[in-house]
Order: sequence, then structure tokens, then C-alpha cells
Amino acid sequence: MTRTAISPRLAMRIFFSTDDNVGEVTRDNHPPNEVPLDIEGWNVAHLATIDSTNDELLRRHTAGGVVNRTVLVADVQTAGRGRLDRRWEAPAGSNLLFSVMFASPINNPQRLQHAVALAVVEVVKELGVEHATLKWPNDVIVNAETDDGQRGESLKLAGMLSTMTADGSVVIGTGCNVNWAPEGACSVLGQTGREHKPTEVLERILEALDRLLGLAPESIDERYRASVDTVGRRVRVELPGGERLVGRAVQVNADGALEVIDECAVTHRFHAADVVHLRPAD
Ligand code: BT5
Repeated sequence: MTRTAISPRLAMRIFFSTDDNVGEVTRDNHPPNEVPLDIEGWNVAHLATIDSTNDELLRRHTAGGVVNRTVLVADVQTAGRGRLDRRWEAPAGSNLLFSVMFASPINNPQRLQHAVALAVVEVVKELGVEHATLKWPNDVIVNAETDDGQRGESLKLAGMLSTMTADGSVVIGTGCNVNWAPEGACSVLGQTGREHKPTEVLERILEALDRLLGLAPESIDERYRASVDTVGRRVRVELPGGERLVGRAVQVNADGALEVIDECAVTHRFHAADVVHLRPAD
């Protein structure tokens, strides 16, 4: 028996938030202290401070001033956003906080998200976070091991927030814990003992992303599916409405949905949800 939890259209609205609450561009939130960064193939601006790089990019898009592959990176966000109106925290200058605009038309916005997530995994691995992997849909995590070598808790290293605009463009924001992590999460510094300049990590990620976007779309899909560590695990799926389900994640479908078989052998497909990787004992 198969159940689809929510329709792909509804999932799109949950997965990709809308751009109707980002406010107007004002003198206060349009910073004068903007410095261009020279990274080939991208239009990158470095801001000292902003409310949210996602919101700022959306405001600029609404004002008509954003070309494809524009990137904003900030030292600090005063109102950094997670999904579903949650907050994204990072002390000033410690972590990488950036958003990329992909201008319309876009065939498959999820594939772009997957490419960004794969680029982040590739780079943090190069920086020495060997066990970096993905938790469906786009969290970059590191699996802690329990003392007896079992798969333990997954610690979040980076998260992504995507917004579709009315004209079909997409802004993908990424927060990557380079030198700081809140309790219960992890950072590149914590995992490797080495500090990195966030903008240098950005440059590597954009280079990796450029390479990935040059691949055939199926190749990005294959790499993404091969990198999602959620598959094969016992998981708890938490839906935006508060509904919860425990089961085993069996695959990520071609449309990006996560397939989970519950304890009664019912298959569920999720297009948008929070997933918790359960330890064997949970
Ligand atoms: C995300 O949300 O993971 C999306 C994060 C996107 C942040 C970037 S930064 C650049 C761009 N501009 C923005 O305003 N946002 C994007 P979510 O899965 O909802 O996770 C949010 C939850 O993670 C919070 O409720 C906290 O519990 C936790 N959290 C907050 N800061 C964190 C951090 N630095 N590392 C790990 N977890 C964090």
C-alpha cells in the first residue's frame, strides 16, 4: 500500500518558501559597505552585515537589479532565517552565510538545491571533514559514532533555505558552520581543528558548484541520491503540521521525494519534511 503524504504542489510551497514577506529595500537594509569578490562565473558581493542574505537578494530581485548567478555573502546576519520561520545563528565573521540567485527559467529548482548541497559536501570533505554527508533533503551532516562503533547522532554542519520568486527564479541560501557551531551541531573547525576564512570556503564551493552545474542533469541526480545518507536508516519524519511517522527510509525517488516504509509496511512519500536519523536503539 502506498500513501503520498502531501501533493508535490503543496510540497513546493513548503520546500520553497515564497518571497512575500521580505520587506522593502530601504537605506537601512541596503548596505553601502558592499565589496565585490572576484570569483569566476559568479557575481559576488560581500556585505559586512545584513538582516538575511536571502531576503536581501529577494529585495534586490524585486527591485529589478539581480542577474543570474548573483551571490551575496555576509559576515553577519541580524535575522538569519532557517526553514519554516526558524532562526539561523552565527556569530559575526565566524561562518559562511551566502545566497545564490538562479534566474528564471529554471527546469528543476530541486536539482539546483541538490547541486549546492553536493558542492558544500565536496568542499568540507576537502577541508578534512571526511565523514560529511547529506541528510534528506539538504542538510550537510556529520555522523557521530557511539563508543561501540554504531552509527550515532547526526550533527548538522550546514543547512539550506530556498525561495522561489513570482517569476520562477530561485534563491538558495546556505549557512555553513566554518568556525563555530551551536550546541548539538558541528563545524569544520570542531571537526578538523583548523580555522578557515569563510569567503575562501565560499570561493571553493562556487568553483565546485560551477563544475557540478556543467554535468549532465542525470549525473547530478545520481550523485545526490548516492550522497543522501538517510537511505537505509530508521528515521522519524516530522511534517510541518506536527504529524510524525517512524519507519525505514528506502529511497529517494527521481522527483526528490523520500520514500519511507513504516512498521505496518505502508510506503509513504515525502516531498517536504524534517527528518531525524534515529539510532538503532531509539
Ligand atoms: C536550515 O533551516 O537549515 C536553513 C538554514 C539556512 C541559513 C542560510 S544562511 C544564508 C541564508 N540567509 C538566511 O537568512 N538563511 C540562509 P532549518 O532546517 O529550519 O534549521 C534551523 C534550525 O537549526 C534552528 O531552529 C536551530 O535549531 C538550528 N540552527 C540554528 N543555527 C544553526 C547553526 N549555525 N548550525 C546548526 N544548526 C543551527
